[in-house]
Amino acid sequence: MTLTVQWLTVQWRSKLMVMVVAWVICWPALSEQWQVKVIDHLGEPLPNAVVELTMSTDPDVDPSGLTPSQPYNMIQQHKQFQPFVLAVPVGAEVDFPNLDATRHHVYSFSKAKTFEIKLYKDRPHSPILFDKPGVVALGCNIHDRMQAHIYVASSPWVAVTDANGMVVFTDLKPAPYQVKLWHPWQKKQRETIEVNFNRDRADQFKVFAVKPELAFVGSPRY
Ligand SMILES: [Cu+2]
Repeated sequence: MTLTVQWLTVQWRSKLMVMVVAWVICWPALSEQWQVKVIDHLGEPLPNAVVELTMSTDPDVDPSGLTPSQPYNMIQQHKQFQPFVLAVPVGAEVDFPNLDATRHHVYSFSKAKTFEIKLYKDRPHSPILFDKPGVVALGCNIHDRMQAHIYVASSPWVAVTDANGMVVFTDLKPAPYQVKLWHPWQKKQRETIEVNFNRDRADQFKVFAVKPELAFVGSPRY
């Protein structure tokens, strides 16, 4: 009898060990990460590309109800906007801190947000609310070379590619998603891509984006 109990205990322990090992092996697959790489038409990684995911088929998710919590900044430093592309969800407030010693005059004539912050140093009195989806092109009245873009997304799942053309989405609900891509230099509007997200996956998408200086060279490469 004792022998039987001992045997069962050993068996149970080994089963538990197998379960633990299996869980450890499978764990990364349960993290539900979606890695997206964006490349240009030459196959090079494309930084500053906006990747927006929408899950219109799920009635339980109301993106308009998700209030953006993080503060957003469009910095001016060394007479440049930083970042070059900022993606925010609708309803986000963006601050425009000026870290330069010189004054800037930030403006936009874009439909999604027309505004100006007249000549200022340091931090403007209040942030700007971006309440309509669309692309907002920014400029400075004093320094023509200063350019940047704020992409206002109707979805909360939006990110901008890093120097390696990468973004990673985490904690996504498994569902069919529509992927929208946008880049300031894109020459062709990409169609929306349908992707069924279940568990961990990695995708690569191409955007036909040409750096402005090269766009007028007339090289057959473009
Ligand atoms: Cu300026």
